[in-house]
Amino acid sequence: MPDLTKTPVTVLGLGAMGAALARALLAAGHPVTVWNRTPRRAEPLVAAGATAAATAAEAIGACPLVVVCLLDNDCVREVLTGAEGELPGRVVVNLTNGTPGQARELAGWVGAAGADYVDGGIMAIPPMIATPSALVLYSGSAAAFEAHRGALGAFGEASFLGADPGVAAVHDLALLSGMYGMFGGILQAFALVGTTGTAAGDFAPVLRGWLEAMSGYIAAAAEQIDKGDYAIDVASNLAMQAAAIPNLLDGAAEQGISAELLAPLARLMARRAADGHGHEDVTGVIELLRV
Ligand code: FVH
Repeated sequence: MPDLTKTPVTVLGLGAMGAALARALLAAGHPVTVWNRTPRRAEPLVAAGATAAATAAEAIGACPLVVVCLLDNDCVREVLTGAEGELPGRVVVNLTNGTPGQARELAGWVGAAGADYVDGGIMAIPPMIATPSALVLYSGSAAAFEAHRGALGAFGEASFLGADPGVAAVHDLALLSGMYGMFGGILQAFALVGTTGTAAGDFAPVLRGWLEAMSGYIAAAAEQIDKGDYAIDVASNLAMQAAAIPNLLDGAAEQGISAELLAPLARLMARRAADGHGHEDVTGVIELLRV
C-alpha cells in the first residue's frame, strides 16, 4: 500500500532503467503513476502497485514530481511537447542520458512551459538502483531538488552539483568517458591475450590485479592536473612510454589484432613527447585535449 504522506511520483519511460526507478519508488512507499509508449511494459509495475496512465499528459497531470527516463532527449522533447499543457507547477527530473547542451535547452523549454527542471545522470545499472552503490548526479533548480530530495533518495545516493542544468551531464559524461576508456583497454587486452590461446577467464584475475595496481594513477594525475605541473613525482616518464606504446600497436598487428582503440592515444603521446615534454608524465597529454 502506498504511504499517502509520501510525494506521488510519475515515471515516464519503463525501459530497463525506468522500471527500476518506478520499483524503487514503490518500495519506498510512494504512490507511483507510470506511462510508457508501449503500454504492456506497465503491467508488472501495476501488479506491484503502480497506477498506469493512458497518455503521458495524464501521467504528468497525476503527480507533482515527474521523473523521465527515456532512450534519449529527442524522445523526452517529443513526449513532453505532446503533454505541454500539464506541465505548469510540476517538477520535471530528467534522468535520460544526454549532453550538457541538451540539458540546458530542455531546462529552458520546460521552464518556459511553467515547470521546474532538474537534470540527472544515473551512475548505476538497473540492478544497482535502490542499493548503496547507486549514485545519481543532479543539477538545475536547487529548490526543486531540495523539495524532492526524499523521493529522489529512493534511487540511491543523490548528489546535487549546482544550478547549471548542464553540470550533471558533464560529470556523467566524464565518468562514462573513464569507464569506456577502461572498457576499451580491457577488450584490447582480452583480444591480444586470446591470440595465445589463453582463456579470458584465466587472464581476468591477472588483468584485474594489474588495473587495480594502476588505479593509483587517478589520484597522482589529479594532483598534477590541479597544480598544472606534469613533472612532479614522475615514476615513468612520457619519453619512455611514447617509445614503448608503438610496441602495443605493432605487437597487436603481429598477432592479427586491430589496435584502433589504442592508436589515438599513442598519436597524442608521440606529439606531446615531440613537443618537448618527454621528461614529464603522460598526464600532460591532457593539454592536447583542451582544443
Ligand atoms: N540501463 C543502463 O544501464 C543505463 C544506466 C545509466 C542511465 N542509462 C540511461 O537511461 C535511459 C533509459 O535507459 P533504459 O536502460 O531504460 O533504456 P531502454 O530499456 O532501451 O528503454 C528505453 C525507453 O525509452 C522509450 N522510448 C524510446 N523511444 C521513444 C519514443 N520515440 N517515444 C517515447 N518513448 C520512447 C522506450 O519505450 P518503449 O520502446 O518501451 O515503447 C523505453 O521506455 C537512457 O538515456 C540510458 O542511456 C541507462
